[in-house]
Amino acid sequence: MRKISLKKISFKNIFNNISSFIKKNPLVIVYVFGNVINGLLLRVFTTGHFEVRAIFLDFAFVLFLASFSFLIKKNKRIKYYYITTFFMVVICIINSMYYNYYASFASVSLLSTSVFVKDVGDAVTEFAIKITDWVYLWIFLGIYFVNKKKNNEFNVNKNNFVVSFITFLILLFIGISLPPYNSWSRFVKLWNRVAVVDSWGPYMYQLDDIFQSVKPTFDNMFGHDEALRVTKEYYENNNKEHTSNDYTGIFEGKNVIAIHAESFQNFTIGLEFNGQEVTPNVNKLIKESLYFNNFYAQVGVGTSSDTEFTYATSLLPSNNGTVFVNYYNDKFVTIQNLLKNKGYYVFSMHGNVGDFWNREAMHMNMGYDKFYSKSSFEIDEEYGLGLSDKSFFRQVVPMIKEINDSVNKPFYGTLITLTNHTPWKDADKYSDMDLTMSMDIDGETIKSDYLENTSMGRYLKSVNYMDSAIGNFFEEMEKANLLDNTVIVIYGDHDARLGRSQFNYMYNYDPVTGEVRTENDPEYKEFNEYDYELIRKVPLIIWSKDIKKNKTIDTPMGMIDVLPTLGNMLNISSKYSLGKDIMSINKEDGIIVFKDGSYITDKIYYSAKNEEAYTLSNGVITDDYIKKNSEYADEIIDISNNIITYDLIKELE
Ligand code: GP9
Ligand code: MN
Repeated sequence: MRKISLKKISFKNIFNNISSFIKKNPLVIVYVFGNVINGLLLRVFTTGHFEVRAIFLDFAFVLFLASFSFLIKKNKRIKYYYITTFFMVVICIINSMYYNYYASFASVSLLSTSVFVKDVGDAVTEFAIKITDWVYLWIFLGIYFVNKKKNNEFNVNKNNFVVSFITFLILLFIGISLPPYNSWSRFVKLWNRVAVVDSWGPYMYQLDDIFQSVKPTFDNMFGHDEALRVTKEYYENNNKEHTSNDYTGIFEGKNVIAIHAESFQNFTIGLEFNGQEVTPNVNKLIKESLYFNNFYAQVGVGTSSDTEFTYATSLLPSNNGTVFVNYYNDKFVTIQNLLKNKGYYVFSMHGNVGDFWNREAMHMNMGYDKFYSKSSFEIDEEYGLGLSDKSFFRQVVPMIKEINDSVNKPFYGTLITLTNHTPWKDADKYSDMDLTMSMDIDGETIKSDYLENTSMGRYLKSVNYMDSAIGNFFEEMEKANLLDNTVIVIYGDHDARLGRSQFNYMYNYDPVTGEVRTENDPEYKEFNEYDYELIRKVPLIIWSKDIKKNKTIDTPMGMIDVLPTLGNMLNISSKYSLGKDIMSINKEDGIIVFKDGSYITDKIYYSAKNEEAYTLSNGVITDDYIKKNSEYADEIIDISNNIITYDLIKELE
């Protein structure tokens, strides 16, 4: 007896069992391995990172699904394979497309937001045609052909169910036990979606995401008290009343126009081609402005709207969905309502439809008295997403004049531009900027139009156009006598989502060979993944006739620092702001925290995704320095999320 049972669990026996299982169940093999391979392909084609634990977890996930198939009979079982595969393939395709566009992974909480993404149609289709987005479909052919072979056994088999379910548990256990060991906290917080897909695989990620997306509803029942306690405590320990400095109140009572400049990246400022500046008008303005040249947007998936939010409230955007869409009923303290309380008339103007990013609703909540959207304008010239910037600015001036003449109050207006939105398809129509590169070699001039038909080329032309629209706006405002008492703020709303390869191409193109220089070339200019993060910088310019000369401030500064900094100049402040008055701090105290926990200081760029610090200056960076700043970053991310998720300002007031 004993002998027989030993034989039963010998390796040979196990092997025989497995091979007979494979022979009888080729379909389930294709199903399991096919979906695991798809999970792997997704990671290869997106982040390119390879973590073994993700393979175990993909395996575990698919095996979990597969185990139940053994409890179902033939036809239904085949259907079950098709349907569950369909969902897994959809996860891969959507995430692949989404990653190409946002360099992050998709969330079901964005289903409501995706209508906006669709409206930015052109931009999406530019990325949607990649072949690697569709390779996952191969699995349907696999299932179809293996099923046709008819050597599959389709009886209900409880044994197989038990064995595969146990194997699932074992794989799950191994997967979870493998490094990186902080991946559990990433899984729970889900700030850093890329890291979660890297170490948990796309299927577990999406499951987590679904859970996290419905969680706010439950959190409202459960997590609220703790969030309120933590947030209260934070504000008790961090007094946010504003400090005073030389800039306090310098613009008190003045009109303000804030130009929300679509995708305006800072590297375009001062850039020249053949002696021609890309942004001649802005360059001129900077000479009479406070110019913050180390300034970053802090957006999440809500891009434009997240910048409007972070700018106005000095809070970071939501990690779950988009404030403008999902939390537009919450109470926030904003620049707009603070000024309104001081007697200002507050308005916004934008050439796009009013419900884009749910602005119609959110702008009212933010305190704007009126939102002039598409229907307030004559759509007489359209580029890209809609009304051209030049037409927009032309029409805006008499509207501002009218407001100025009728309301009898100082005004604050946000003007949101549109033409410079990716992918700048019409750029050649509206800008004739010459981007060719000329080089004198042995007395001969070589000319190369290397940027022609590249995204970078179109972008630079488009920025050049936006700059000229801004120039026209200043002229018209001056003619209408509106500049004497008006402060103009210009900020880039976020980076332009140009690929890293576009920068590499621009910096390394060799007109002599007509090729892009490689690392071995002595003139090769490295542009690594951190350079790419750092170049996302956008400009922040505060212009007023009172300033007259240029002052450039290079303290690291994020969008959440605008309310404390500009607010101090206007004599307003929010006790909930998480930013700093940049005019009151030293360079080494500036920090820009990004939504995924990454941050920039004057010394490092810290990547939460890679858990790695990239040094920006000489000097030793201690673990303590990283720890302290990482904790700070986590804390303000947490506090922002608490306020947004539980609508805490209502209670804290
Ligand atoms: C459109 C605009 C674009 O109204 O603000 O939004 P974005 O795609 O940049 O978030
Ligand atoms: Mn934008």
